[in-house]
This record gives sequence, C-alpha cells and structure tokens, in this order.
Amino acid sequence: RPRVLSGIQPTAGSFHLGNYLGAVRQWVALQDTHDAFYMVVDLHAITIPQDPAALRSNTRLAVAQLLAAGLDPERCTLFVQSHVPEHAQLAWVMNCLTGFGEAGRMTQFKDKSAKQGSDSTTVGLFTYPVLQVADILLYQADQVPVGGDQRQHVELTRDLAERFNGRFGHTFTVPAPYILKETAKILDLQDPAVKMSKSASTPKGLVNLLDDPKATAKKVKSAVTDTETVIRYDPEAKPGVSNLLTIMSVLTGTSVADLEKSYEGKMYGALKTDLAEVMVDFATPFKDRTQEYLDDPETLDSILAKGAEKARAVAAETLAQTYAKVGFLPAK
Ligand code: AQP
Repeated sequence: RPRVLSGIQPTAGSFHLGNYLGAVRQWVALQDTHDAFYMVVDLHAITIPQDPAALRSNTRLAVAQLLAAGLDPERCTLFVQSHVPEHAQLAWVMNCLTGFGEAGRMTQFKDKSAKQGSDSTTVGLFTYPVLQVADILLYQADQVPVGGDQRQHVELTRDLAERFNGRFGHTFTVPAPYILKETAKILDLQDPAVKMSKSASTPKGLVNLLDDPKATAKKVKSAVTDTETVIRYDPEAKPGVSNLLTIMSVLTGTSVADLEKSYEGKMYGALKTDLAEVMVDFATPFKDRTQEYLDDPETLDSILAKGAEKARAVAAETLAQTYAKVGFLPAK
C-alpha cells in the first residue's frame, strides 16, 4: 500500500470548512487504500505565540475532531507531532540543506510575515516549511493529502529529498502532493476572491465546524455571490456561487452538473437555504461526536499513545539512516 502523511494545526480550536473539505475529508477516504499517518502539528503551532493551557486543550480538541470526522485508529496512525521527537531532529538536518533564499521564497511565509511585521515574525515561522519537509520525509510518504495552499511546501519537500538523495545516496521517498481539484481552495464566504482561512477571514466569511449550527446557517445565507441570477459553476466569473456549489456537491455527493440542473430557473436564495440545511445536518452530529470524544480523555490519550508508538517505529528508523548518511558518529 502506498503511504500518505499529513497534519493539521491545533491552533484555532474548531476546524473550518476549508480544513475539512480541503484535507481531512480526503484523509478519511485514504485510510482504506493507503498506509495512512496523520498528526496534530503542535510544533508548527508555536511558530506564533500560544497560551500553554489553550494549546494543550486545543490539541485534544483537534484529535477529537479528527476522530469525529471519521479517522479510525485501527485503520490509520493518529498521533501528536511533539510525541515523536524525530520531527525536530530531522528538521535540523533539513535546515542545514535549505538555502536561505529558497526558504524566503515560500509564499505562505511571505504573506504571514508581511502581516505580522519583522519584529513579531519568529525564525520558527521562517523554517516552518522545512519542519514540514521533515514531517513528510520521516515517514517515507508517497503522497501528501493537503489543500492547494500547501503545494509549494510539498514541492520544497521533493527538492530537498532529491538534494539529500543526490548528495548522500538514496534515503528518502520523493513524495507527490495529493490535492483534489474541486476542493483545493474553499473560498471565504464574504470575500470569494480569497481562501477561507482562520487567520485572514472575517468571522462572517469563516465557517467553523463547531460553531452554533444556527450561526452557520446564517453565514451561508448571507454569503456573497454576484449580481447575475443564474446558478452556474464558473469559478472565474462567479467565484461565490461556484464555491457554494462545490460545498453542496461534496457534502451531498451530487455532481455539480446535476446541481446546476436542479437549480435551473431558481434564485440564489434557494441554493443558500438548501446549503444551510445541508451544513447544519453535517455539523450537528459532527459537533456531538467531537464532544463525546472530549468527554473521554483517557481513551483519547491511549489512542495517541499507540499512535505515537507506531509513528516512532518508522520515524526512528528513517532518522537513524539519515544520521548515518550525514556522517554523525553513532552513539555506543
Ligand atoms: N480554504 C481552504 N481550502 C482548502 N484547503 C484548506 N486548508 C486550509 N484552508 C483551506 C487545508 O487544511 C489543512 C490544514 O491546514 P492548517 O494546519 O494550516 O490549518 P489552519 O492553520 O487552520 O489553516 P488556515 O486557515 O489556512 O490557517 P492560516 O490562516 O494560518 O493560513 C491543510 O492541508 C490546508 O491546505
């Protein structure tokens, strides 16, 4: 079975619709066809300041949401990044292989650091993509299921894997991104020119899965569309409506073409009302299941302990090979 690896940050509390449709939904499907490793990336979270107690509880909350979304610890390896120290260890080796200019070209870093200003941008944020390289290479992943905003980081991973392999002999699998075209970029409901994002979206543009379902319905109903009246999929000319059609299509399993047919002659309000209902039907049980997992922290922690053990077995082997190739004297 090919192997997949991916991660999600615990920082925002609730996952948003972009996280779910762009990434987590694919993770669930890939459990049946791939050897799947999924993690909550708390090392990445501290690239911006975190309250320690909040980070701890958000990490458990992220795990609970992943289980509620359908990850099954019997069919995948689910763990917390900081439980596997090899991530930080391999990241150092990868940092020493990455050009300063190369890291500076990462668009996510450029965007985020421009917003924060240089005094509050940490070196950790700068090397965040390199930690991501280590995350992926440690597991010899063949594919990396992510949203479109992560494509450049997977490209960097490929470059560094090839560079290391070229310099020291074959060590790492060169991974490919696994990005579904339809859901690669779920858009902000209020500003369909940009992706839905926890840090950049306004509250009205961002649908958090754990929001009060009534608030979610309201956000969907006030989504920005356009001045036409035709319900038609055209991401260039009609990004707002196309975004709603995409979300509706994925959550109901109906093709966009069939949706277009069924809304022929109808107004935007009809689509929004139906989608609001679909969203509420999806989010309500998701929220309940998340709460059930949170109410049982012992089970959660034992899932994570087993996950970390399985992950470490793979990660430790890759790190040992890497250290040997680099020329580190083995500890006796
Ligand atoms: N709008 C999106 N459409 C499709 N996929 C998305 N992802 C994020 N936003 C969208 C994908 O979700 C996964 C987890 O991303 P993350 O760990 O970066 O989570 P986040 O920090 O909550 O995501 P944001 O909102 O994108 O954060 P900021 O605002 O900090 O940049 C990834 O696979 C990502 O591609």
